[in-house]
Amino acid sequence: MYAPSFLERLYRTLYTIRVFETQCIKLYRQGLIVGYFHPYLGEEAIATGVCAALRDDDYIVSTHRGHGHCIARGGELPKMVAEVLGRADGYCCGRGGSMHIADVTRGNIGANGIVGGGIPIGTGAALGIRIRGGNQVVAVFFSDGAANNGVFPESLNMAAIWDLPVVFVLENNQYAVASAVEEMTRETDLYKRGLAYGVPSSTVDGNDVLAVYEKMQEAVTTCRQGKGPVLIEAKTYRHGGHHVNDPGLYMPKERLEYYKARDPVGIGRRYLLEQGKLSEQAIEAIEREIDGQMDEAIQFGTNSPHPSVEAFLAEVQR
Ligand SMILES: Cc1ncc(C[n+]2csc(CCOP(=O)(O)OP(=O)(O)O)c2C)c(N)n1
Ligand SMILES: [Mg+2]
Repeated sequence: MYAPSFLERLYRTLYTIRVFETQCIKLYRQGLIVGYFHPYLGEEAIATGVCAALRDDDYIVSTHRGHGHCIARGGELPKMVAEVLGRADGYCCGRGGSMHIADVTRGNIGANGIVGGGIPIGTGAALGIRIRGGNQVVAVFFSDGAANNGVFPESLNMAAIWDLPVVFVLENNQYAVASAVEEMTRETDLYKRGLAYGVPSSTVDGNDVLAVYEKMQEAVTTCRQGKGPVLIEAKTYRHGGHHVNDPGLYMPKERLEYYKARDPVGIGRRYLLEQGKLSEQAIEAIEREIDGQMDEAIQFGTNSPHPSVEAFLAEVQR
Protein backbone atom coordinates (compact mmCIF):
# COMPACT_ATOMS: atom_id res chain seq x y z
CA MET A 1 0.00 0.00 0.00
CA TYR A 2 2.80 2.42 0.88
CA ALA A 3 6.01 2.80 -1.09
CA PRO A 4 9.02 1.23 0.66
CA SER A 5 10.81 4.59 0.38
CA PHE A 6 8.01 6.27 2.36
CA LEU A 7 8.06 3.59 5.06
CA GLU A 8 11.83 3.96 5.22
CA ARG A 9 11.51 7.73 5.61
CA LEU A 10 9.08 7.24 8.52
CA TYR A 11 11.34 4.70 10.17
CA ARG A 12 14.40 6.91 9.79
CA THR A 13 12.55 9.65 11.66
CA LEU A 14 11.30 7.32 14.40
CA TYR A 15 14.74 5.84 14.93
CA THR A 16 16.50 9.22 14.81
CA ILE A 17 14.24 10.58 17.56
CA ARG A 18 14.87 7.45 19.65
CA VAL A 19 18.64 7.73 19.26
CA PHE A 20 18.69 11.48 19.88
CA GLU A 21 16.77 11.11 23.15
CA THR A 22 18.72 8.06 24.31
CA GLN A 23 22.10 9.71 23.66
CA CYS A 24 21.07 13.03 25.17
CA ILE A 25 19.97 11.26 28.35
CA LYS A 26 23.56 9.96 28.57
CA LEU A 27 24.90 13.51 28.09
CA TYR A 28 22.53 14.69 30.80
CA ARG A 29 23.78 12.06 33.22
CA GLN A 30 27.33 13.21 32.48
CA GLY A 31 26.31 16.66 33.68
CA LEU A 32 26.69 18.24 30.22
CA ILE A 33 23.07 19.36 29.94
CA VAL A 34 21.82 21.76 32.58
CA GLY A 35 18.20 22.43 33.51
CA TYR A 36 15.47 20.02 32.55
CA PHE A 37 15.36 17.50 29.74
CA HIS A 38 11.98 15.97 28.90
CA PRO A 39 12.42 12.88 26.69
CA TYR A 40 9.96 12.10 23.91
CA LEU A 41 10.66 8.37 24.28
CA GLY A 42 7.49 6.38 23.58
CA GLU A 43 5.79 9.22 21.68
CA GLU A 44 7.90 9.17 18.50
CA ALA A 45 5.09 8.04 16.19
CA ILE A 46 3.03 11.19 16.79
CA ALA A 47 5.59 13.74 15.61
CA THR A 48 6.66 11.41 12.80
CA GLY A 49 3.16 10.72 11.47
CA VAL A 50 1.97 14.30 11.84
CA CYS A 51 4.97 15.93 10.15
CA ALA A 52 4.96 13.38 7.31
CA ALA A 53 1.53 14.69 6.32
CA LEU A 54 2.68 18.34 6.17
CA ARG A 55 4.08 20.33 3.28
CA ASP A 56 7.40 22.15 3.49
CA ASP A 57 5.65 25.51 3.77
CA ASP A 58 3.39 24.44 6.66
CA TYR A 59 4.13 25.23 10.30
CA ILE A 60 4.47 23.41 13.59
CA VAL A 61 4.41 24.68 17.16
CA SER A 62 6.13 22.52 19.73
CA THR A 63 6.30 21.96 23.51
CA HIS A 64 8.77 21.45 26.36
CA ARG A 65 8.96 17.80 25.14
CA GLY A 66 9.80 19.02 21.68
CA HIS A 67 12.95 17.33 20.30
CA GLY A 68 10.88 14.78 18.40
CA HIS A 69 8.79 17.48 16.74
CA CYS A 70 11.93 19.33 15.66
CA ILE A 71 13.55 16.18 14.23
CA ALA A 72 10.37 15.13 12.42
CA ARG A 73 10.29 18.57 10.84
CA GLY A 74 13.79 18.00 9.45
CA GLY A 75 15.81 19.59 12.27
CA GLU A 76 19.59 19.24 12.06
CA LEU A 77 21.03 16.99 14.77
CA PRO A 78 24.33 18.90 15.24
CA LYS A 79 22.54 22.20 15.87
CA MET A 80 20.06 20.47 18.16
CA VAL A 81 22.74 18.79 20.25
CA ALA A 82 24.66 22.07 20.46
CA GLU A 83 21.49 23.82 21.65
CA VAL A 84 20.62 21.31 24.38
CA LEU A 85 24.23 21.62 25.56
CA GLY A 86 23.79 25.43 25.63
CA ARG A 87 26.55 26.02 23.06
CA ALA A 88 27.09 28.91 20.66
CA ASP A 89 26.47 26.81 17.50
CA GLY A 90 23.05 25.67 18.66
CA TYR A 91 19.78 26.60 16.99
CA CYS A 92 19.27 29.52 19.36
CA CYS A 93 22.99 30.22 19.93
CA GLY A 94 22.78 28.26 23.17
CA ARG A 95 20.29 30.65 24.77
CA GLY A 96 17.26 28.40 24.57
CA GLY A 97 18.40 24.94 25.59
CA SER A 98 16.24 21.83 25.45
CA MET A 99 12.86 23.56 25.84
CA HIS A 100 13.20 26.44 23.40
CA ILE A 101 14.43 25.15 20.07
CA ALA A 102 12.98 26.98 17.07
CA ASP A 103 13.85 26.34 13.42
CA VAL A 104 11.96 28.95 11.47
CA THR A 105 13.60 28.01 8.17
CA ARG A 106 11.63 24.76 8.37
CA GLY A 107 8.42 26.29 9.67
CA ASN A 108 9.13 25.17 13.24
CA ILE A 109 7.87 28.23 15.10
CA GLY A 110 9.34 26.87 18.28
CA ALA A 111 9.12 24.91 21.48
CA ASN A 112 7.78 26.47 24.65
CA GLY A 113 8.51 26.05 28.35
CA ILE A 114 5.09 27.47 29.20
CA VAL A 115 2.65 24.58 29.27
CA GLY A 116 -0.08 25.45 26.77
CA GLY A 117 1.88 28.47 25.59
CA GLY A 118 2.15 27.20 22.03
CA ILE A 119 -1.61 26.77 21.58
CA PRO A 120 -2.49 30.46 21.07
CA ILE A 121 0.77 31.04 19.16
CA GLY A 122 -0.18 28.36 16.64
CA THR A 123 -3.74 29.68 16.45
CA GLY A 124 -2.31 33.12 15.72
CA ALA A 125 -0.08 31.68 13.00
CA ALA A 126 -3.17 30.10 11.44
CA LEU A 127 -4.94 33.46 11.57
CA GLY A 128 -1.91 34.94 9.80
CA ILE A 129 -2.27 32.35 7.03
CA ARG A 130 -5.95 33.20 6.66
CA ILE A 131 -5.24 36.95 6.49
CA ARG A 132 -2.52 36.41 3.84
CA GLY A 133 -4.85 34.16 1.86
CA GLY A 134 -2.50 31.17 1.92
CA ASN A 135 -3.46 27.52 2.20
CA GLN A 136 -0.82 26.35 4.63
CA VAL A 137 -1.65 24.47 7.81
CA VAL A 138 -0.36 24.79 11.37
CA ALA A 139 0.09 21.70 13.55
CA VAL A 140 0.09 22.60 17.23
CA PHE A 141 1.48 19.92 19.53
CA PHE A 142 0.44 19.91 23.20
CA SER A 143 -0.34 17.32 25.85
CA ASP A 144 -3.12 16.44 28.29
CA GLY A 145 -1.90 18.82 30.99
CA ALA A 146 -1.92 21.75 28.58
CA ALA A 147 -5.45 20.81 27.55
CA ASN A 148 -6.55 21.81 31.07
CA ASN A 149 -5.17 25.30 30.58
CA GLY A 150 -7.76 27.94 29.70
CA VAL A 151 -5.93 28.90 26.51
CA PHE A 152 -6.93 25.59 24.94
CA PRO A 153 -10.73 26.10 24.86
CA GLU A 154 -10.26 29.79 24.13
CA SER A 155 -8.01 29.10 21.15
CA LEU A 156 -10.16 26.20 19.97
CA ASN A 157 -13.24 28.39 19.97
CA MET A 158 -11.53 31.26 18.18
CA ALA A 159 -10.09 28.88 15.58
CA ALA A 160 -13.57 27.36 15.14
CA ILE A 161 -15.49 30.60 14.59
CA TRP A 162 -12.87 31.77 12.09
CA ASP A 163 -12.38 28.38 10.37
CA LEU A 164 -8.63 28.61 10.94
CA PRO A 165 -6.31 26.05 9.31
CA VAL A 166 -4.92 24.61 12.51
CA VAL A 167 -4.68 20.98 13.62
CA PHE A 168 -4.60 20.71 17.39
CA VAL A 169 -2.48 17.62 18.05
CA LEU A 170 -3.23 16.55 21.60
CA GLU A 171 -0.49 14.10 22.61
CA ASN A 172 -2.31 12.36 25.44
CA ASN A 173 0.56 10.64 27.21
CA GLN A 174 -1.74 10.34 30.23
CA TYR A 175 0.38 12.39 32.61
CA ALA A 176 1.08 15.98 33.47
CA VAL A 177 4.26 15.54 35.55
CA ALA A 178 2.98 12.96 38.11
CA SER A 179 -0.75 13.73 37.72
CA ALA A 180 -2.59 10.96 35.89
CA VAL A 181 -5.15 12.17 33.37
CA GLU A 182 -7.99 10.33 35.14
CA GLU A 183 -7.25 12.28 38.33
CA MET A 184 -7.34 15.57 36.45
CA THR A 185 -10.54 15.17 34.44
CA ARG A 186 -13.67 12.98 34.54
CA GLU A 187 -13.85 12.56 30.77
CA THR A 188 -10.54 11.02 29.76
CA ASP A 189 -11.38 10.93 26.04
CA LEU A 190 -10.05 14.41 25.56
CA TYR A 191 -10.99 14.70 21.87
CA LYS A 192 -14.63 15.04 22.99
CA ARG A 193 -13.85 18.55 24.14
CA GLY A 194 -13.51 19.60 20.51
CA LEU A 195 -17.02 18.34 19.70
CA ALA A 196 -18.44 20.91 22.11
CA TYR A 197 -16.97 23.62 19.87
CA GLY A 198 -18.23 22.13 16.62
CA VAL A 199 -14.73 21.03 15.66
CA PRO A 200 -14.12 17.69 13.85
CA SER A 201 -12.42 15.70 16.60
CA SER A 202 -11.30 12.12 16.99
CA THR A 203 -8.78 9.87 18.63
CA VAL A 204 -5.99 7.76 17.17
CA ASP A 205 -3.46 5.20 18.38
CA GLY A 206 -0.50 7.49 19.00
CA ASN A 207 1.95 4.59 18.90
CA ASP A 208 1.07 3.60 15.34
CA VAL A 209 2.86 5.87 12.91
CA LEU A 210 0.71 5.00 9.90
CA ALA A 211 -2.52 5.47 11.84
CA VAL A 212 -1.30 8.91 12.94
CA TYR A 213 -0.20 9.76 9.39
CA GLU A 214 -3.57 8.81 7.91
CA LYS A 215 -5.49 10.72 10.57
CA MET A 216 -3.32 13.77 10.01
CA GLN A 217 -3.74 13.61 6.26
CA GLU A 218 -7.52 13.81 6.68
CA ALA A 219 -7.12 16.73 9.08
CA VAL A 220 -4.78 18.59 6.73
CA THR A 221 -7.22 18.13 3.83
CA THR A 222 -10.05 19.55 5.97
CA CYS A 223 -7.90 22.56 6.85
CA ARG A 224 -6.77 23.22 3.27
CA GLN A 225 -10.42 23.21 2.20
CA GLY A 226 -11.01 26.05 4.64
CA LYS A 227 -12.99 23.80 7.00
CA GLY A 228 -10.54 23.81 9.90
CA PRO A 229 -9.72 23.57 12.70
CA VAL A 230 -9.42 19.87 13.58
CA LEU A 231 -8.58 18.22 16.91
CA ILE A 232 -6.69 14.92 17.00
CA GLU A 233 -6.15 13.15 20.31
CA ALA A 234 -3.24 10.73 19.92
CA LYS A 235 -3.19 8.32 22.84
CA THR A 236 0.25 7.28 24.00
CA TYR A 237 2.40 6.81 27.10
CA ARG A 238 5.77 8.11 28.23
CA HIS A 239 8.46 5.44 28.46
CA GLY A 240 9.64 6.95 31.75
CA GLY A 241 9.17 9.77 34.19
CA HIS A 242 8.38 13.39 33.37
CA HIS A 243 12.05 14.32 32.93
CA VAL A 244 15.40 12.57 33.13
CA ASN A 245 15.62 12.84 36.92
CA ASP A 246 12.10 11.55 37.53
CA PRO A 247 12.08 7.73 37.92
CA GLY A 248 8.29 7.73 37.32
CA LEU A 249 7.60 5.37 40.22
CA TYR A 250 3.95 6.45 40.19
CA MET A 251 3.45 4.90 36.73
CA PRO A 252 1.78 1.46 37.09
CA LYS A 253 4.21 -1.22 35.90
CA GLU A 254 1.64 -3.21 33.92
CA ARG A 255 0.53 -0.12 32.03
CA LEU A 256 4.08 0.86 31.19
CA GLU A 257 4.83 -2.69 30.04
CA TYR A 258 1.68 -2.69 27.89
CA TYR A 259 2.80 0.44 26.09
CA LYS A 260 6.44 -0.64 25.84
CA ALA A 261 5.23 -3.80 24.12
CA ARG A 262 3.54 -1.45 21.65
CA ASP A 263 6.73 0.52 21.12
CA PRO A 264 6.20 3.05 18.30
CA VAL A 265 9.73 2.53 16.96
CA GLY A 266 9.22 -1.25 16.94
CA ILE A 267 5.88 -0.87 15.15
CA GLY A 268 7.48 1.36 12.49
CA ARG A 269 10.28 -1.17 12.09
CA ARG A 270 7.78 -3.96 11.52
CA TYR A 271 6.01 -1.92 8.83
CA LEU A 272 9.32 -1.47 7.05
CA LEU A 273 10.20 -5.14 7.37
CA GLU A 274 6.80 -6.58 6.42
CA GLN A 275 5.19 -3.98 4.10
CA GLY A 276 8.36 -2.31 2.87
CA LYS A 277 10.03 -5.68 2.40
CA LEU A 278 13.35 -4.39 3.63
CA SER A 279 15.65 -7.07 5.00
CA GLU A 280 16.79 -7.15 8.61
CA GLN A 281 20.32 -6.36 7.41
CA ALA A 282 19.16 -3.37 5.35
CA ILE A 283 17.32 -1.95 8.37
CA GLU A 284 20.35 -2.51 10.59
CA ALA A 285 22.48 -0.62 8.06
CA ILE A 286 20.06 2.33 8.28
CA GLU A 287 20.26 2.21 12.08
CA ARG A 288 24.10 2.19 12.06
CA GLU A 289 24.06 5.13 9.63
CA ILE A 290 21.82 7.15 11.98
CA ASP A 291 23.90 6.12 15.02
CA GLY A 292 26.93 7.54 13.16
CA GLN A 293 25.11 10.80 12.38
CA MET A 294 24.26 11.17 16.05
CA ASP A 295 27.88 10.50 17.08
CA GLU A 296 28.97 13.26 14.71
CA ALA A 297 26.31 15.59 16.11
CA ILE A 298 27.61 14.96 19.64
CA GLN A 299 31.16 15.72 18.45
CA PHE A 300 29.92 18.95 16.91
CA GLY A 301 27.95 19.94 20.01
CA THR A 302 30.64 19.16 22.55
CA ASN A 303 33.29 20.98 20.45
CA SER A 304 31.14 24.09 20.16
CA PRO A 305 32.09 26.91 22.55
CA HIS A 306 29.89 28.26 25.31
CA PRO A 307 28.33 31.58 24.25
CA SER A 308 30.28 34.63 25.39
CA VAL A 309 28.86 37.03 27.96
CA GLU A 310 29.23 39.84 25.39
CA ALA A 311 27.01 37.95 22.96
CA PHE A 312 24.34 37.50 25.61
CA LEU A 313 24.29 41.21 26.34
CA ALA A 314 24.24 42.12 22.66
CA GLU A 315 21.09 40.07 22.18
CA VAL A 316 19.40 41.60 25.25
CA GLN A 317 20.12 45.11 23.99
CA ARG A 318 19.05 44.47 20.42
C1 LIG B 1 1.92 27.42 32.60
C2 LIG B 1 2.80 26.38 33.23
N1 LIG B 1 2.37 25.76 34.34
C3 LIG B 1 3.14 24.81 34.94
C4 LIG B 1 4.37 24.49 34.40
C5 LIG B 1 5.22 23.38 35.02
N2 LIG B 1 5.13 22.19 34.18
C6 LIG B 1 6.10 21.87 33.32
S1 LIG B 1 5.71 20.52 32.42
C7 LIG B 1 4.24 20.33 33.21
C8 LIG B 1 3.30 19.22 32.86
C9 LIG B 1 2.82 19.29 31.48
O1 LIG B 1 2.00 18.20 31.22
P1 LIG B 1 1.47 17.96 29.77
O2 LIG B 1 0.89 19.20 29.21
O3 LIG B 1 0.60 16.77 29.83
O4 LIG B 1 2.80 17.68 28.93
P2 LIG B 1 3.75 16.40 28.96
O5 LIG B 1 4.81 16.71 29.97
O6 LIG B 1 2.94 15.23 29.29
O7 LIG B 1 4.34 16.32 27.59
C10 LIG B 1 4.06 21.33 34.16
C11 LIG B 1 2.87 21.45 35.02
C12 LIG B 1 4.80 25.18 33.24
N3 LIG B 1 5.96 24.91 32.67
N4 LIG B 1 3.97 26.10 32.66
MG1 LIG C 1 0.96 14.80 29.29
